[in-house]
Amino acid sequence: MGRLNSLIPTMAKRALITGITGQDGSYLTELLIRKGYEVHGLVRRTSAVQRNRLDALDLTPAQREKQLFLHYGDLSESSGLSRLAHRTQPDEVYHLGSQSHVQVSFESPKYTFEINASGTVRLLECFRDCNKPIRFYHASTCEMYGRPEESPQNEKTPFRPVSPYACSKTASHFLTACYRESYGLFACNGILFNHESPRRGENFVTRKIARGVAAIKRGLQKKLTLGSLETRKDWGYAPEYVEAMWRMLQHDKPDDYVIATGEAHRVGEFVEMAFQIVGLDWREFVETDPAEVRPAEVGALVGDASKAERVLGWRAQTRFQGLVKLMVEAELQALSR
Ligand code: NAP
Ligand code: G4F
Repeated sequence: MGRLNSLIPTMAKRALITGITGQDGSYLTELLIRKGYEVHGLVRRTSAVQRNRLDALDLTPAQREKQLFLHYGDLSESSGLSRLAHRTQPDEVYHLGSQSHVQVSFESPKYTFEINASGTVRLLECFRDCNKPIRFYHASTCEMYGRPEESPQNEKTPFRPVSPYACSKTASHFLTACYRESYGLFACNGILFNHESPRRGENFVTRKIARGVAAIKRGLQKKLTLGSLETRKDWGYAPEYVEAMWRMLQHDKPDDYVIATGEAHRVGEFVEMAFQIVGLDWREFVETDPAEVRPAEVGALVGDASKAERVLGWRAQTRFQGLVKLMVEAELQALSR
């Protein structure tokens, strides 16, 4: 665990990460620390339950001690963010913090908008007049395409969001572009398609499936209850996607990029393959629950990441089958431990 609100030594490049306790925050922290950065993370007081990802980071004790610093705060509070910006004086800001669950956003739309859209403008305001030339990354999402008219989607595809989450992210996407165009802030939007890993939150479908399959295989669970199996998603591997975030901020020009594998698969295919890996037939174990079905579901989302490949030299490496396998195997191993 890094230190909280501690004295800040002077070192190489300094990064500030919101959402450091999340899936992407944890992989990005490892990446930046390996690159020699001093990393500062915003954590909520209630993040205690989520610190397991930070506790499990692949870092040496010296790296934890000298390169990782955590600070209490919340995207709902401007004054704390402004103090944090002032105190940490980052070179690069990675804004990953959000209410990131689409289904939850239908239950808590106002809260979602408050944290995601207003939270982004609060953070951008901290750096608007800053005399240091900072670089700002915003975590946009393919959910903004909603039910798109063209496929695959690229940086020019119009947004047609269909959930409160996607609307809040569309607002923060345009706010980020607005601060770039109006105030010359070096600000980039990463329009990331779904990316998963063994560190994915347990209430997202890939992790829920991987955990369920492993528990069923070991005789600890009888059924796996899911919502729609028909939605198609473009799923990549999270550690590769955080590399793309970093590359965006190293380029000489700020811009927006789609990050995706270019392949879409049904949720049902993920289920079938996960059960196949452990030698079981999914039809014997999967039930559907209307409570998991969303009021509005996105169309078939599949990304065209050719701009990222051309400009940033980034390309997804892990493909669907490899992703399902690594996630199921991680859950089996976790149960063995
Ligand atoms: P995640 O695991 O759900 O992490 C979300 C992070 O935001 C957590 O660290 C959480 O802190 C923090 N957070 C939530 N509310 C906050 C608040 N009020 N103040 C400060 N921090 C708050 O998300 P992720 O999968 O790593 O995704 C990272 C970002 O990319 C998110 O903005 C997400 O919307 C976006 N995105 C994700 C994907 C994907 O497929 N993973 C795709 C496109 C875009 P706690 O630990 O305290 O809850
Ligand atoms: O895993 P999900 O909850 O991810 P979703 O909705 O795509 O959102 C994630 O990816 C976005 C990028 O596309 C991010 F912006 C966002 O922050 C988040 O990281 O659901 C994937 C699909 C959906 O179509 C959902 O309807 O799986 C379907 N699904 C079927 N059964 C389920 C379930 N989703 C969940 N969470 N739980 C189920 O039982």
